[in-house]
Amino acid sequence: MGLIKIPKPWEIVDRDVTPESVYMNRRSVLKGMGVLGLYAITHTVGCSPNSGAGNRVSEDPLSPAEKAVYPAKRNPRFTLDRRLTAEAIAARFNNFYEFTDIKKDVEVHARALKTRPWTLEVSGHVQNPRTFDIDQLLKTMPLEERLYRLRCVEAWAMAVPWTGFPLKKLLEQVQPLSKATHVRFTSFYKPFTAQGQLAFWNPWPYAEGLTLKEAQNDLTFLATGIYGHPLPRQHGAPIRLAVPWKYGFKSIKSIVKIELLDYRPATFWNTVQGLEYDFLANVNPKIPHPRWSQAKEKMIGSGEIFPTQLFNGYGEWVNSLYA
Ligand SMILES: Nc1nc2c(c(=O)[nH]1)N[C@H]1C(S)=C(S)[C@@H](COP(=O)(O)O)O[C@H]1N2
Ligand SMILES: [Mo]
Repeated sequence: MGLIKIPKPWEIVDRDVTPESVYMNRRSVLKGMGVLGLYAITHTVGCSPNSGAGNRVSEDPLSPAEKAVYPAKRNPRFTLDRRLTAEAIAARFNNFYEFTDIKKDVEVHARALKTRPWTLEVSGHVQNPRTFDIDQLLKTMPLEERLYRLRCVEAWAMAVPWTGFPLKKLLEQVQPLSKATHVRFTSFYKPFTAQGQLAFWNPWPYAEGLTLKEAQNDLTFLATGIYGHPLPRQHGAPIRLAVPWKYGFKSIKSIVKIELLDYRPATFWNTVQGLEYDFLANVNPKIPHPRWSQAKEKMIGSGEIFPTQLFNGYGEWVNSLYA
């Protein structure tokens, strides 16, 4: 009696294979294919004498555009009900399945990603389709710092200072046409850089979507930095989404394309397992994940447990979207 302990979701998040990734447990398959051996001889990331947690790779000098904007001024409208997560913790506990499903190892694998030059295409049903260079965006967009909570569907959470700009400011530049109803975001596809993408049975590249109304909400943020400096690769350099009222998988990293559509796009997790990861993915304590409760969340680092809030506590901004 009492010998079998069923772990709560927030007790198992530190394990290598997390609840979100059970559908992607590819390591054994890749091993069988000899892919990891090939990866090992073509990548030497494991032995490079690199940066400490939270720093960017030390060989990365700030670009002139980055030097001019960091650190950006904090927008006082966005306050937290809890302490910020320590930078070294947030930078070593990452979901970035293009590289690996082992959270603590993302930082090392992601060093292989080249983030300059980097362009972001904004196209589809817009008046002025454009391709922006990342440094051009830094120069022209109104950069600010915002303290946001992030709630992963796996029942852990963090609170971090992002630097970036509202997505709606970028959309204003391309002018969505009236027939546009949704926005699709697409990450890079570089299977020889990102070993996770060798798992050809998954719907790479990672893609996410929002309704146009959600995309134009004040909260919807394109982040280029974190903790007062440019994003390190494991957090989605050089540009990623932060949608704080939705589960973390909506906050897509390392975006190369944003398209305005007149239909609801297929998204990565919804395609992998639609019953567990719905398109909307609004944080809601009352709707359990099929395999665990969403009533509580555990802060990474401090281990504090908080009750999950509807819309992750951002109802003031987004209630009207779902009325
Ligand atoms: N391209 C891409 N974006 C992604 C993911 C991913 O695997 N690939 N994981 C998502 C998930 S599940 C979470 S919880 C957050 C984690 O962001 P962080 O590592 O910066 O904390 O990124 C999201 N964005
Ligand atoms: Mo997540």
